[in-house]
Amino acid sequence: MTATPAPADLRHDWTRAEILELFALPFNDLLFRAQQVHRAHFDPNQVQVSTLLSIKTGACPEDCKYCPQSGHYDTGLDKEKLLEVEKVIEEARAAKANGSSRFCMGAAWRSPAEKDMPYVLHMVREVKALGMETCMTLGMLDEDKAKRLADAGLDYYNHNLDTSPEYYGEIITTRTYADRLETLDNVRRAGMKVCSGGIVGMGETQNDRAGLLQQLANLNPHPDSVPINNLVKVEGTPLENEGDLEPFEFLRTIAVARILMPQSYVRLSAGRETMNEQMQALAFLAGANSIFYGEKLLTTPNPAAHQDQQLFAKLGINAHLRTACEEQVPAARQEHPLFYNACA
Ligand code: SAM
Ligand code: DTB
Ligand code: SF4
Repeated sequence: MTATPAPADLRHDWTRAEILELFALPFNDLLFRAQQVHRAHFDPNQVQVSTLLSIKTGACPEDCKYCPQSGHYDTGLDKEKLLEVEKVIEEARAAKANGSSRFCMGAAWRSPAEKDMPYVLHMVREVKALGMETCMTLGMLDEDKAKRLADAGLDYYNHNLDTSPEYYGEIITTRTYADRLETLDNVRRAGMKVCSGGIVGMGETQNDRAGLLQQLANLNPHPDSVPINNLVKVEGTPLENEGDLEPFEFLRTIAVARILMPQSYVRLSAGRETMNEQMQALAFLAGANSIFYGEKLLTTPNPAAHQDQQLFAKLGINAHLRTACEEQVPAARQEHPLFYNACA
């Protein structure tokens, strides 16, 4: 039997110069190209919807300069212990009832401690039993912990590279880029799907944004999911007064990610709170096809559910659900409340 050949546009050998050439294209040419790639691999009117929950908040030993949860900075955040499993299941049920297909649990840890593993594995099994896809982001994972999470049924593991290798030292000193790549390797080898992306708007150059995307795109296989976060500036963090990234440059980053990683879900992640509808619509046109849904990310605000419902309705996104609810309102209301309001 011969192996199915990889599509011609799936590459893992992108050079920095090639990526910078994409960034330098006229905006309309770049968006057109990204949309062509997007349409070759995805339904352009479908956006995947995930909900986040912080299962352990604050007092993190790492020094990530953007993060409100780092114990190195005073951001006025209430620290919390690991949530009870019951509470997590309750939140996952609510997320499912709201139309989310994936539940992502995040912990402010350098890596999960052995004593916490039984609780975390229990959470994975219970959320999975609700019929949702599961995702966790708990910091660094060794081979053994990755395997135990995979065995419990964890579908996705989120671990971001955050920025380019060259700029990385300006942002984090308590773990290395190589540590991050090792965790991604352990996740992949344990058989879980990889969710890895980064943050823009941290004072990095365009060359750094290209460097981040080059690292992600040259992973083989590509990450299944690529979150692009726009920095949420939190008071008390070293980056609280960082200047805004030019909005078209943010859109270019999404478009280049789409072109480099044609089959990956590109997630329009943190930072939507400060984006208007038109900006988000352009991000979808540039190839973003996933969002975090629900009024809180981990500790910072996200658009309210009804705002996203309205935006999706205006753009005709996920309209098959809308059609379903127009035809069969009571059943659709049960199954997809996220879109029910849009057609009610
Ligand atoms: N502690 C784990 C870790 O860092 O691997 C998991 C949780 S951590 C909060 C997950 C990701 O959230 C980070 O890698 C970073 O990319 C993103 N993030 C954190 N604070 C952010 C902020 N202020 N703005 C945008 N993204 C942020
Ligand atoms: C990711 O790339 N973005 C999400 C998720 N993965 C875990 C987290 C965004 C956090 C934004 C800051 C906060 O809410 O604390
Ligand atoms: Fe800790 Fe993760 Fe925040 Fe870094 S990003 S300080 S590791 S919670």
